[in-house]
Amino acid sequence: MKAGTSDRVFSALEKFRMELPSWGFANTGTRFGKFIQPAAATTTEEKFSDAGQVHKLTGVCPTIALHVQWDCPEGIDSCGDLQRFADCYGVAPGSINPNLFQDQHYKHGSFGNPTPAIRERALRHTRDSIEIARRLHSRDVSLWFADGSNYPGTANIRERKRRFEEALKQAHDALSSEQRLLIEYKPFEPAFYHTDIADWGMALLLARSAGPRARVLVDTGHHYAGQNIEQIVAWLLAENMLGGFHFNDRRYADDDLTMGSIDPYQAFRIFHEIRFCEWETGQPPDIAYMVDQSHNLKGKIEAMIQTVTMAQQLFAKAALVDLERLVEAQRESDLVGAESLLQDAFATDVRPALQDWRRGKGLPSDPMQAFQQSGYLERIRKERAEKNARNVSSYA
Ligand code: PSV
Ligand code: MN
Repeated sequence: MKAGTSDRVFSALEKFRMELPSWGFANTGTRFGKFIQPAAATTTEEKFSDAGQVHKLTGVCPTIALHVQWDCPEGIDSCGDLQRFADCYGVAPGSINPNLFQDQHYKHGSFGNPTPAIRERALRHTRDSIEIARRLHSRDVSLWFADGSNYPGTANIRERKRRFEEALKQAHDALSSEQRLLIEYKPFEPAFYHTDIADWGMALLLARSAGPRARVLVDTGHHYAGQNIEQIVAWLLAENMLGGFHFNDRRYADDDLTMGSIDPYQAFRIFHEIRFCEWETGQPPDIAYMVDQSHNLKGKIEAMIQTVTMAQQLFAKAALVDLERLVEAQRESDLVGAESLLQDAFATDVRPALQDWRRGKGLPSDPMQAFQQSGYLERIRKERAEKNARNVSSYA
């Protein structure tokens, strides 16, 4: 390892935190069915407990994203329980995700719905979610919409855009001065002809018109195959409109696979763009790094540990790109030289430095091994097996 590598890795790791999704600990499936895991979380409390384990072993996941419909069954009245779980399991509530897609009323959309009463209902739920976030001291309210249509001619696309602008502005008005609204995009699914917020440009326009506290959320799975996501990231950074990520990996569409399992170089390139921007501007970007994955078959806690350790490695590798030399190589149009700087950083094995950093923090040097030896999995498997066999856990 080159001199100074460990220091760079250490200082990068100090800055890196990642939020875990509550829904990633529960049973999930595909539209063809769901295979039940005996150890999957069956309640919100169990999700906090599992997230707490990941945080205890990795030290970098202090918050858990919550989905209102799945984790706050009593709406605002759930806040007391959620705070109790947070205190008990050592992970704080993170981003709050309103659910504007599951209720039967949203068959033809939420903010884009042609019926005013349904749009009003969606806005009420969003305002309640903002209030839940405020009570739980969590800053980000994260919006994803399934709105769209399946057949040409069935929706007035421009009119729906207007409805979105109006509702998002009203939602933005309900924010406190510390809160942010994150707007996520997705090209298709569940709508297959048009999706109202289909790409980053649409999300950017809507975020701009909503107000100054709105930003774009990039879910890495929400792109067409081959799309250059790091370019989107660079543009959003240049516009100061990048609010956060939902990390996952994909082979085909929104596969929700473990981060870095298919294309680790892509996540590395994203982290590189972020660091490059910070280095050039001197402004540390305010970006929420969140996981959005659904491990249908893989053990859920193990998959989260894999994700977090992979993210740390890729973040640390990106910190090894020699930016002074990169700028020089770009200026000289030294193509091979510039590209090699990225490739060399990516090829560096940062795992020994990562282990040293963990030891220095009093954390297990190998979180996966520590988890497998902890007995936690055996205990929850016993405690939850029967409940899971009865399939009492919902998708949430
Ligand atoms: C939709 O595919 C999505 O990425 C949104 O972020 C949802 O909130 C999340 O997945 C959970 O289904
Ligand atoms: Mn997402």
